[in-house]
Amino acid sequence: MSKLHVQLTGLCTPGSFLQSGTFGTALAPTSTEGDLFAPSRCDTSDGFTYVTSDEASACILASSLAMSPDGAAAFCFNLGAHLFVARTKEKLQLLPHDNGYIVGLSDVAVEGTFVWQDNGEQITDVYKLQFFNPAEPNNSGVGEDCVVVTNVTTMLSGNDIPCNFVYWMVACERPVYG
Ligand SMILES: [Ca+2]
Ligand SMILES: [Ca+2]
Repeated sequence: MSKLHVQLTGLCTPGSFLQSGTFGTALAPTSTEGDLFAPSRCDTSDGFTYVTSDEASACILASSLAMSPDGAAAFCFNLGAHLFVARTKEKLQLLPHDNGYIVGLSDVAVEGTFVWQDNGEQITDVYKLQFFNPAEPNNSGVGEDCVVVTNVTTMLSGNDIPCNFVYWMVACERPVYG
């Protein structure tokens, strides 16, 4: 529930018509109406930030610490989060484009079957083609069962990588409220 602080009266009134997530600039209060206090869309402790675009939003921690995918999953879990999951291209592009980020997609259970780490759901065939770089996933070398996304021609896209190789950054995700 948002609250409207009216400077004239010094009182706060519940802004039921200004519910978080539903108001746009047209519904925001004017300066004479008061200051809007809306609840945060995400738990921003530990460095998480609410990131949004026209098509997607997420509560993200994009860490600059290099980790293995296995270590990254534990790191997120210890923050009450999970590795970042993006079932749409639009959500995937919310991550910073400056680095390679480990995300919550893996085929560790069944080789070649990639599942999202938040609920075990398999990636769709259509989205798998859009998500991965061309020629990926290739399960290269001794095997690659974890996934990193990197910036390729201005778009983030996926590559399967070894789960125990410390090199890439970690992207954690918490729920978005409202
Ligand atoms: Ca694999
Ligand atoms: Ca690969």
